[in-house]
Amino acid sequence: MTELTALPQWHHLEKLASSIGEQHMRDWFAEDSDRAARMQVESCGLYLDFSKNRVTDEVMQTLFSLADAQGLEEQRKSMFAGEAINTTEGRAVLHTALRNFSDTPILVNGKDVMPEVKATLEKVESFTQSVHSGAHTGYTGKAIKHVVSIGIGGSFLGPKIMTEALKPYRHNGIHVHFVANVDGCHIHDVLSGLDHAETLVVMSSKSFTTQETLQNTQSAKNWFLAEGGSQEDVAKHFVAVSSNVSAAVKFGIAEENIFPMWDWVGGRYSLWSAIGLPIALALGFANFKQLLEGAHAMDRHFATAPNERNLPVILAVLGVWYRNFFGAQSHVLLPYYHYLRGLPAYVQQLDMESNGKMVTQQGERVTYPTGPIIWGSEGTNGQHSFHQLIHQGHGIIPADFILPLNVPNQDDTHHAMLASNCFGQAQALMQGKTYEECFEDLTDKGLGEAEQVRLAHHKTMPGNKPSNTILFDALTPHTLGALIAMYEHKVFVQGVVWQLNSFDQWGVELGKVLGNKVLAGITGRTEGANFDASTQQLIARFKHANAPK
Ligand code: G6Q
Repeated sequence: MTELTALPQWHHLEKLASSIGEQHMRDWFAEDSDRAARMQVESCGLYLDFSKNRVTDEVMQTLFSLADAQGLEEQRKSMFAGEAINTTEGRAVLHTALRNFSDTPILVNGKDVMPEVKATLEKVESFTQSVHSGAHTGYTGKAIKHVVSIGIGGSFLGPKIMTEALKPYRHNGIHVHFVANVDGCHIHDVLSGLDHAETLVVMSSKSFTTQETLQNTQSAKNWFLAEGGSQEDVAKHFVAVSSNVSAAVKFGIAEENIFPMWDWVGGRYSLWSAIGLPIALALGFANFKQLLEGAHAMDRHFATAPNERNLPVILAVLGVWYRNFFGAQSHVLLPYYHYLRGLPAYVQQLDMESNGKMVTQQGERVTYPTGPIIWGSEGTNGQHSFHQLIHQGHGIIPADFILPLNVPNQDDTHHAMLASNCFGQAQALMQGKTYEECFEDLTDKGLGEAEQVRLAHHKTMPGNKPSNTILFDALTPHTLGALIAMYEHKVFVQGVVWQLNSFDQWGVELGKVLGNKVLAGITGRTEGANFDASTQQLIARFKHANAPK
C-alpha cells in the first residue's frame, strides 16, 4: 500500500492548504451566496451545516478522494461483513450487528451471530419488563426501586451518558446509579441511603477481570450481606453482563443472571449490547430499542450514501484536514443541551482510545499526526471560560456545535437564548472582529490614539476558526442512537485514512497490568526492588502513611 503522505491527493491537499491559509471564510461567505446552502447535509434526523469550515469544493473532493484511495469502501464492507479487521486481536468488529434489524445474517468464522444477538436482546427485554412490572422482586418481596450499575470505561460511559441524555424518557419508579471509580468514596456514596432489599446490582465487565469493577461489586455484595441479605438471596439482587461466563459464575453470579456478550464487541462500542441493560432498566425496553434503531439507520446511511452526502465521512475528512494540514491538536465538542453534557466524555473515549495510535495496521511507525485530543463541555458554560482560547489563542481548534431545536418541558425563553448563544459563537468564530472594527469602536471614548491602537490589538478576533453545527429536532432515543453511531463511523473513517487499527487499546491494557503489579507491591506480595526508584519511593510513602499507628 502506498504511504499516505506519498499519495498524489496528499500532495494536492498540501498545496491547497497553503493557498487557503491566506483566505478568510468571511470573504468566502460574502462572495458566494450559495455556500451555506451547498454545504449542508441531512439524514437520520440529524442536520449538519459544515459551511463554516476552511474548505472549498475542491478541498472536499480531494479529501474524499484521499479516503477512497485508502480503501474506505472495501474496509467499510469488511467491517459490516464481520471480517477480522481488528488484526492485533484477531477479532471481527461488529457493534453494527447488535443493532442489525435487517434480517441479513452476519457471519463470524462461518457462523451467523444474529440468533445469539436476538436472543440476548430478548433476554434484556424480558428481564427489564419483569423488573418494571414487579414480577422480579427483591428477596423480601419488595419491588426493585434502585439499580446500581457497576462497570468502568466502555462498560460505564455509554450506559451512564445515554441514560443522562434521555432523562425525559426515564421510567418512573426506577433510579439507576452508576459506579466506576475504584475510589471507595464512589460506591460508598451510592450505596449509603439505599435499601438493599429494593436494590438490583448490574455488574458490567466484558472481561470479568477488571480490578475496579470486581472490587466495587465485591463491596456491593458485602454491603448486601451486611444489611441482612443472605448468600441465597444474592441471585435476586446481582446480575452480570460479560463474555467471561465462567468467571462470573465463579464470582457468585447465578448462571441464569448472566447476560452474554462477545469478543467481537469492543468495550467502547458496547452500549448496544447487553451492556446497555441499565439503559433499558432506566428508560424502558422500547426506548432502548429506539436507540438501537437510530444507530441502525445511521449504519445504513454510512454504508450507502455517497461521500458528498455522508455525515460520518464528511466529519471525518474535515478532521483529517485540520489535523494533518493545519496542525490542529484538538477537537472540541460543544453540546448546547444540558442533558447531553456527557457527550464530550463519551466521544473522548471513543475517539482517543480508537485513534490515539502511532503505528499502522502493518506495524510501521506513522509519519503524520493521528487522532486529536477530544474535549469540551456543555454550552453556554464554556463561553464564560475556555472559549477565550478558541477565539484568540494560538492555532485552531475545530468545534462541533450540537443543539436540539426543541426541548421538552422548557421555557421557550431559555431555549431561544441557548440557541442564540450556540449560533452566535459559531458566527463569532468564523467572522472574528477586525482590528479596524475594534479601532472604530474605541473612537470617541476619550482615549489617546496610542491607547486606542493598543486596546484595538487586544480586542481583535482573528476569526476564520472552523466549526460544524449539528442540529436535530428533540433528542429522542432514535436521534441519540444516530448521533452516537455517526461519531463511531467518523472515527472508523479517520482510522482508515490514517491506516490504524481503531479497535485495539494496548495502551489501556498496560495500565491494567501495571496497576495490579503495584498493588502487589503495596500489599507486600512483591519485592519493592521490582519497581523503579521513583515508584519504590511512592509506594514507601503510601505504606508509611497507612501503617498501623
Ligand atoms: C474500551 C476499553 C475499556 C474497557 C474497560 C472495561 O474499549 O477497552 O474502556 O471497556 O477497561 O473493561 P471490562 O468491560 O472488561 O471490565
